[in-house]
Amino acid sequence: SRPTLAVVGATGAVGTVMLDILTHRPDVWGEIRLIASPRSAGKVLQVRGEDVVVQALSPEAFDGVDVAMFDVPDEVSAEWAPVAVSRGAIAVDNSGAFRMDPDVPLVVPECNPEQVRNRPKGIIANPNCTTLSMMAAMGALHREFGLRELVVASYQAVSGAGVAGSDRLYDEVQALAGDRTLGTVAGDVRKAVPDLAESPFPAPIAFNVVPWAGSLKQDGWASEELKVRDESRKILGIPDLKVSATCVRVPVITTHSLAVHARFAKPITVEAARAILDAAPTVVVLDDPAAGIFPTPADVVGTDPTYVGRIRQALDFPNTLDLFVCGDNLRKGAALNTAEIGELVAAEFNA
Ligand code: 11C
Repeated sequence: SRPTLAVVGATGAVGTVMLDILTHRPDVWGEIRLIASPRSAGKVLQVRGEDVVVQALSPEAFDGVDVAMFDVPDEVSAEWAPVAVSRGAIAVDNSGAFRMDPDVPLVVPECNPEQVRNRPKGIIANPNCTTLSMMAAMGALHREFGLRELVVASYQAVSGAGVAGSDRLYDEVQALAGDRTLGTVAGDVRKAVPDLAESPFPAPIAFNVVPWAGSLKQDGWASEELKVRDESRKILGIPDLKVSATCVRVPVITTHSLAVHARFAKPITVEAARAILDAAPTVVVLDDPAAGIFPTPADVVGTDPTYVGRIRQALDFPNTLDLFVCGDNLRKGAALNTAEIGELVAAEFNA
C-alpha cells in the first residue's frame, strides 16, 4: 500500500510551498498528515484538493507515518526527527541539524540519488537553499569536467529567512514608497524603515543589499558561507573541493541567485559546458545577452528548474568558467528537493 507521509512545519514558508508541490507532483502517497506547532493546530489547509486539519507536533502524531518531511528550524528538527524515527518513520529533514553528520546522507537527486539508501539513522538531509540552487548545474559540469574550485557570491532572496523575511521586505518597501528623495543621503533609508530591531536582517533590505546571511561563525564567516563550502563538498563527493563564498541578501522576495567562478580539472569551453547543461534534464540555459536573455529571479520564481546564464570562459584563469545561476529557493532550494527525496523513499515502499 502507498506510504503515509507527514509534513512537519506545514504552515511555514517552505511548508506552504510543499503543499502546492505535493498537489501537483505524481501522487505516490497514501495519507498525507500535516503537523505544525500547537499554535497552528486545528487550522485547515488544502493538499491534493482536500481539506486537512493540522495536528500538533507530538510523538503520537508520527504513529503510522512512513516518511516524515521536516521544514522547521534546526532545533525543532534536532529534537523531533529522532522521535519520528523512533516511531517508525524515515525522516527527510530540511534543516541544518543533521546535514554534516557522517551517518546522514545529504541528497540532491541530480547528484547523488544512491545516497538515499545509506541512512543508518533513518534520517536523510536536504541541503541549504543557497548550496542547492547551484547543485544540479554544478553536478552536471563536475561529472564531465571534474570540479576543483568554486568561488561564489550569492544574491539571496528574503524568503530564505521565512515568512518574516518576506513580510519585512514588503513592509519596508511600503514605508519607503513615494519619497523620491530616499537613497541619496547616508542613513536616510535606515531612518525611514520600520524599527530594525524587529527585522530578521541586520540592515535595511529595501533599497539596499546586505552582505550577511545566517549566524556568525569563526573568523568572521557567516554560517551560510560555510554551509556552501561544507555541503557542496559532501553532495558532490569532493572532500578537498576549494570553496569560498560571500553570501549577500538582496531585495528579492523569492529565488536565490549565485555568481559562480568554477575551475575544473579538464579544459572546458563555453560550448562544451552549454551542451552539458542543455542535456541536464532539470537545468535550463538562458544565455543570449545580445537579446537581453539571462536568468533573473523575477522571471523564474515559482518554477522548478535551475537556470544558468552569462556563461563565460574566465579570461585570466585556465579551465575556468564564470556563470550566473538562479533557482527558486523555496522550490528546488527546499520543498521540491525534499519532495523528490521523499519520492525516492516512497519508491522503496511501492516496489
Ligand atoms: C537563507 N539559505 O536564505 C537560508 C535559509 O540552512 O536551511 C535556509 C537555512 C538552512 O536565509
